[in-house]
Amino acid sequence: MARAFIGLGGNLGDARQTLEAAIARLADHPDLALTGRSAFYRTAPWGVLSQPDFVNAAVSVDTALAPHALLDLLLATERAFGRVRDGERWGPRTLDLDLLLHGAAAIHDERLEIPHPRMAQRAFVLLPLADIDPSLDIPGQGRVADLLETLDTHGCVRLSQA
Ligand code: PH2
Ligand code: MG
Ligand code: MG
Repeated sequence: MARAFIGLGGNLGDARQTLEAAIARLADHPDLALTGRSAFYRTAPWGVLSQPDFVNAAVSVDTALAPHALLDLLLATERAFGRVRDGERWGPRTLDLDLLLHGAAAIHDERLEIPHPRMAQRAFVLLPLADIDPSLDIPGQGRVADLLETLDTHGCVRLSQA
């Protein structure tokens, strides 16, 4: 059994409702036990600037699924919520489910990189993670709360309590 952390995002349609429904679906899955969830945040777009603001959140789950099996489940869940992968990299999407951490796993292959290689630079990832566990250690990068202190969080507005 491993504790995995998943980043959620979306900026097409009613993203807040989509994220809420996606979390409910993950919580109902027989192979996942939801152990934590963050508040929702409205966040300024990163990467491609000319797109709507995102809603971002994070959850933690305990699971016996191996990293790639969990990745497949997340990709299927994205598709179930209308995600189409034809757009530009970092462009708008209904639902993005990023596997950020899976226990102490370090994986670098063409399908999966964990720890997620850019998470330590992204306030829209670390702020939600800090709601769940500010002392969480990202292997090779540091503690979530410490990393957050190095980032500008002004583009991120909390929408709800965790
Ligand atoms: N996701 C991206 C690209 N840019 N910006 C914000 N604020 N939030 C995201 O989740 C996000 C992004 C690609 O996954
Ligand atoms: Mg993403
Ligand atoms: Mg993604």
